Amino acid sequence: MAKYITIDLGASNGRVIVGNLHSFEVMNRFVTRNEMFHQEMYWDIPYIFSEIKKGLKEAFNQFGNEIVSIGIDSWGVDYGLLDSYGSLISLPYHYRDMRTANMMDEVHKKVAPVRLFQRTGISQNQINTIYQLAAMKQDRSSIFNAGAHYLSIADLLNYWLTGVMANEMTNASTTGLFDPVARQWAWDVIETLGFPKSLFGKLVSAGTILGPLTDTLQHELGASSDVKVVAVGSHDTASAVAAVPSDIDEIMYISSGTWSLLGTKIPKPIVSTEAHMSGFTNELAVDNTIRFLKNIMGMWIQQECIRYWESMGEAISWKELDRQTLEQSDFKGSINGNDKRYLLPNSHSSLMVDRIKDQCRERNLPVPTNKGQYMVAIYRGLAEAYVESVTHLRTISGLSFGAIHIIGGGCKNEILDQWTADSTGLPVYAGPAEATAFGNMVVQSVAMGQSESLGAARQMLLANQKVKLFRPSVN
Ligand code: LRH
Repeated sequence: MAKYITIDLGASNGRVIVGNLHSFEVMNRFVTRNEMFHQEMYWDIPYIFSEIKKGLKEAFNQFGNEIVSIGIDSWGVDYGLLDSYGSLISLPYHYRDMRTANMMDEVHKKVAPVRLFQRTGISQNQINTIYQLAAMKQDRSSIFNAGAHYLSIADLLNYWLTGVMANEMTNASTTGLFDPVARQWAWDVIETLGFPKSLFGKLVSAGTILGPLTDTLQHELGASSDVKVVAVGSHDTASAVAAVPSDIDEIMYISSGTWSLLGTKIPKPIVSTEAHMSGFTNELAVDNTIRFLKNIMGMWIQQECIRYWESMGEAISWKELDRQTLEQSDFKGSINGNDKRYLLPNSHSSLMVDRIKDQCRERNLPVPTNKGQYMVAIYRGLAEAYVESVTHLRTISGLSFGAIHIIGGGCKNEILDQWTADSTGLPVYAGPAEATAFGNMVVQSVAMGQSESLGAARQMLLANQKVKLFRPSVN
């Protein structure tokens, strides 16, 4: 049976997976490394590419003849700029880099926020590509002016694999420079901001076959020219949503990972005042419908606390952390899971744990004093943010929703799954944890003619997925 290679890159870690709609194996798992140089935060993209190649080599070594295609999905909003020779000009900035701190105001002086939302459907978040490019144009003009091609992270890696440059639409739709109705770049916005139109290239839909690996890579990795690289739903959330294990149209999901993306799928963008004010965004799904969702801070807050404790020499075991969390479940401290103060990583002057303490104090709530209490404050804050977003989603979309599907790695957090069920009063279906990789595979299987349709491929997946139900507790 045909096998696919799925390269799934989240903002915390990446995986190279081989499999099909029945089963899969991980060939390489690695940290998607980033580094600070002189107060600037960059992705270590050469390292990420070399880990991808390691995984590919292993995959071809073990399953050579069975592999028909490769697809990459990655976190959104970040990008590489290439010069006119096709060379990467600088390491891609990390979306948490501080250079965008004041850029929303600068951009909104040129394009009013309401108009920007109406044109692009994208909620205004400082991490968006539009603000990153504006910051580069303003403060790093030597790099910006040398730029001839904008490529999202997945587009860049696809280019390095195949030599083909293309802008896959699910990722392009996260930039804040894309018109989700016309499914075209929002040229008027691009012009108003003084970005060269030539930077933005050919848009392709999820499922487009880009071509084989370059000759050099075929040789290096032991791959045949029959293996095709497919532009899948290259935005990780688009791939995750493509694998939500449900047949019904009115689905509500939380794609849970570094971020929590809570939303639904709708036929057309909603750009009402309510949608704008509530911070909902309209991103393209793999079937050209709209992922109407809200970005909530997610597991990042926890990840930064753990990173700090580990840097202090403490060994953190998940099992032990869960035990301590449950032991403290009556603790009443809680953060606001939507607060921007949690955006930036730990620094010597501002630790995540201190920001949590500050916010509990400001809210006149108990301040955490141990790890279990920190986790309770984070999970409670996320669950509260989910409740608020569920209410907004129902009002804005007019849909009612009978359950929540939590997908992605974060669904393994069973405490948060249960608290989400309890606080929203909705049953939670947790799983699959590898939804993103599966959604990536679903698109490849259709593109390669192995499945009739996305729906048929998803059906096949449904039969093979493990999903755990959490019912709301009755008090
Ligand atoms: C989730 C995600 C999200 C973006 C963020 C940068 O991984 O792609 O959709 O907003 O990362």
